[in-house]
Amino acid sequence: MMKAQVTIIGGGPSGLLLSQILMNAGIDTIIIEKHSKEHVLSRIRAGVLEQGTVDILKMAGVGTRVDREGFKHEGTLISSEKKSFRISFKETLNKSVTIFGQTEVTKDLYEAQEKSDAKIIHDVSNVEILNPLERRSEVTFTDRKGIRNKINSDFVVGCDGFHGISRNTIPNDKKKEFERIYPFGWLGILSETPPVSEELIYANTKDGFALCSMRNENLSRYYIQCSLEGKAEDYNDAYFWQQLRNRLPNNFKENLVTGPSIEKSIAPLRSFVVEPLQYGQLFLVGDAAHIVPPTGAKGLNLAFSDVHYLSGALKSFYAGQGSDELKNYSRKALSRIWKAVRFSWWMTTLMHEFPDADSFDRKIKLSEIDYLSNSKKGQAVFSENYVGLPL
Ligand code: FAS
Ligand code: PHB
Repeated sequence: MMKAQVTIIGGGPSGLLLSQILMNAGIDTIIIEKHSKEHVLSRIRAGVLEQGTVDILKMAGVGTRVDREGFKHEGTLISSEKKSFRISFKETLNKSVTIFGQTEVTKDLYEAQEKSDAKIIHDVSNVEILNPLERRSEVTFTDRKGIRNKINSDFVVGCDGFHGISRNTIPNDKKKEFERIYPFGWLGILSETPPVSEELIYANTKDGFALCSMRNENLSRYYIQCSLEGKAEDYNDAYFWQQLRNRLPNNFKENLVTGPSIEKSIAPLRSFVVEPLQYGQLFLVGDAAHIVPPTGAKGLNLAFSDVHYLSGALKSFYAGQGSDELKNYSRKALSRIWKAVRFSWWMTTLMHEFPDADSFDRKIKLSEIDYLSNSKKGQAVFSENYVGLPL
């Protein structure tokens, strides 16, 4: 039987960051992860970090590379009907975001965890959380040798993503789930080509949404709205580039440098929240608790604000200050979660084409984007949500 103060299920960004912050405070953790480290690091996901997220990484001692290699963006371009306008986060709020891939964040977290001699058990299966209502909980799992193991700990934190087991440990009559599934997905590629623009471009056209992002000056990340019928391999590069070019604002079409895709995947889009985020000694963090469509670049940032709140509450508990902060975690995290879920839903609804939309819907959409292009106050509201609400 293994023992820990906190057992963390899931070794993605949430689980790794939580473990790093707790270990920095002398709290011992064990992470159990379904896949190998290589598999976790092979995921290409988020690209935009809020300032609050960068601050959390720095406080955890994992902020050196993001500071050195991250690209500060002081605004973004929005385009509609192939005409673009810029929203300046600096002018409206004197703020910025940092472009630094989630894969790089996860690499840095792994490096810090290995330096801290963290206990991370990979390739686990059949994970079960026993008696989460008891003072000390037990987690059982099968390791890569097929041996059944047990961990006894004060707390269990579900950082196991949307398809993990933690959320389902909470009985249906003790939780409420809220969901909105969007009738489209994002077909995304990575290409070793210079980005079409220095800043991100969020584009709406009657043919659908497109997003131009990047990882560095010679690694571009592009997405186009696509139907959910196909699979990524159904779309060849020529089709992708032609669709993307058609959706770009006119003044950027000539800048587009195409090249072979080195990664291609389809991400389905959904909004999801479960309430509450606690059940006895079990807490939920990150994608295990909520999912947002990536339009507002909130997913990873929201996961990290959950980690920030819960790690603070656990440090307070182990410092002998009682469990009030732990009892308050769910309410506090959900308040920020729902604001990010709303913004992500609003931006997705504004920038995508819905199959059942009629001509009136199209006029309303164009008018709202037109309002945003001309209203500094409207742009300040957009910026406040996009750069990240206060922690
Ligand atoms: P994760 O899903 O990253 O990690 C959960 C971990 O738990 C995984 O390593 C998994 O292997 C493990 N696990 C699962 N079940 C387990 C079990 N039973 N036992 C042990 N381990 C288990 N966010 C953005 O901000 N911008 C984006 O562009 C963006 N694009 C995305 C594209 C895709 C395809 C997906 C799926 C998500 C995207 N996201 C994006 C959101 C994403 O970045 C998440 O918010 C982020 O990965 C959340 O991190 P975690 O909460 O750690 O969950
Ligand atoms: C990305 O670079 O992957 C990215 C950027 C902004 C988003 C979503 C994804 O809103």
